[in-house]
Amino acid sequence: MITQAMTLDRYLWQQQKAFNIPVELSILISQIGYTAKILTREISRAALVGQLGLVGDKNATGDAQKKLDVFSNQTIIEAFSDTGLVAALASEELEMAKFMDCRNHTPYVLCIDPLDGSSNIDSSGALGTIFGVYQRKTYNGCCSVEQDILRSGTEMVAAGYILYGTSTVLVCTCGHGVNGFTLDTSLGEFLLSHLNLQCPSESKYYSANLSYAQEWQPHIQKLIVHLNQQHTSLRYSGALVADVHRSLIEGGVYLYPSTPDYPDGKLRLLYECAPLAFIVEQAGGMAMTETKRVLELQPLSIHQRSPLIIGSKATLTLYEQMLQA
Ligand code: FDP
Repeated sequence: MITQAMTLDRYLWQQQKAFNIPVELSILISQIGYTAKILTREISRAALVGQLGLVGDKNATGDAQKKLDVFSNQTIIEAFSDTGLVAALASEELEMAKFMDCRNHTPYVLCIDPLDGSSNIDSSGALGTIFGVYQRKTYNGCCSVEQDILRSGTEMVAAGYILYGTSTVLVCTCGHGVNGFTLDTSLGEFLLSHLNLQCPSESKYYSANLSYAQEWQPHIQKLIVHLNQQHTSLRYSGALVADVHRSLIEGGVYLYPSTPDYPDGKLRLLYECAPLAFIVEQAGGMAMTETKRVLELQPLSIHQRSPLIIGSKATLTLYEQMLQA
């Protein structure tokens, strides 16, 4: 069903009534939608307004920081400052968690990768935003603490991503299925375009940086051999969000495994792997580190990395069998 009438806000209002979702959570997601509109505008005109290229610094996690990374991060911070919605923010672009609001009852913690796939910026490739939301745990004293952020994905109350591709698509879940909204730029509204997304069980595609394949664990290599034997087509965009979105729509698996030099892989648990795992599981798919369910991993630090294998259930189940063999 594609309906011009179902805006993101109307959908959130319906979810609120149907599942007793707190109004603050709806407003938080709506506010993410607003930042997505700002980023859509800025990304599309970046080359015209001097927003391409590096800032000159490395970000909190040692990656080269691009101007759009900084802009995206600042946009998110401004969108949630003084809203009374977010007590603490963990972002890929901030070294430390930002404790945003010291009101005792501010309800949520936001973990976010403001701009995923930054290496695509200068070549006009796909980009994304990924977010996960937790209910704040500690209400003793007034400020939120790190304990509110370092939570396993099983505690997440909402997650989503935005894909800035040929169109801007916002996909989200509050734990009651997954829905996608496409930005109608003429209206300035996200409209429901992907109702109750279900990840196909079989993989039509797989996505991985194969230049590291020789360094992967034998069971991962075995899976790759199997996928190639099945002529599962290779598609790697350089943006996690774009590859996971394709897997969700068409059936597929995205892998970023460990190597001896990077035993935890490259991706970040709190604001990349866990939110995407929540969404994909809600859509009937699976998400694993190389050995366990991503959502059960307990983070020990904000920028902790994790290997990731995510997507279609039949492929992940086969991988589990290969692991146990
Ligand atoms: P990027 O560093 O450009 O932000 O999230 C990290 C990520 O991109 C993913 O979006 C992407 O799939 C992966 O890293 C690309 O890494 P490689 O260049 O090592 O393949």
